[in-house]
Amino acid sequence: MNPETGASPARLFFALWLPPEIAQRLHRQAGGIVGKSGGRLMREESLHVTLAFLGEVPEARLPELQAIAAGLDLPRVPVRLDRLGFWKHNHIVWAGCSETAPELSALAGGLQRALLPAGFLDAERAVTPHVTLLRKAAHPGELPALPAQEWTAGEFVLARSWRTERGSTYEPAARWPLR
Ligand code: 2AM
Repeated sequence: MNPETGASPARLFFALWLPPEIAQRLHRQAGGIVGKSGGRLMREESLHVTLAFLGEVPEARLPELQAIAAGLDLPRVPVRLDRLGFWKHNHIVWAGCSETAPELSALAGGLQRALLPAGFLDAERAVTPHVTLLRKAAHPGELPALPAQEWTAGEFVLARSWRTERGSTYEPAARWPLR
């Protein structure tokens, strides 16, 4: 329990954080959808693409986890978000890729394989790269077109997810460069 926020223990994940200007555009676009779908708008500064989800990790294992991340030599990746979608099963409105760049899948795979031997993950899982924009949304009907948002990710982030009474909040805890 975080004594300041009253949140339960942190869950960890690796992600690509969105460049601020792209986060701003996506957040604005999501703001235009929430009127139809309801739900909770994700904070602009928390928008990300998850690469590997670890769940709860004991505080004592953080140095080991950070050492693994620091020892990786992974290439920069192109990211192109060009469509909006809605998943019924988890009530999420998201921005994603019509075609996932092989480099992005390779980054998630490389990272996950590095985490397996130390038991931070139990299996490698294929990633469907997406940015969650709205949670607890109802079906929004036809979604607007998303003008392609492209950037080259030059770093990856270890982030914390805190569950609070107002939902989850996300914050980057450490960053490492992609070469
Ligand atoms: P989501 O946005 O699709 O819900 C922090 O919770 C991040 O980790 C979010 O991007 C979330 O994806 C992802 N996440 C949460 N639980 C997960 C799980 N069990 N498997 C994979 N990703 C998960």
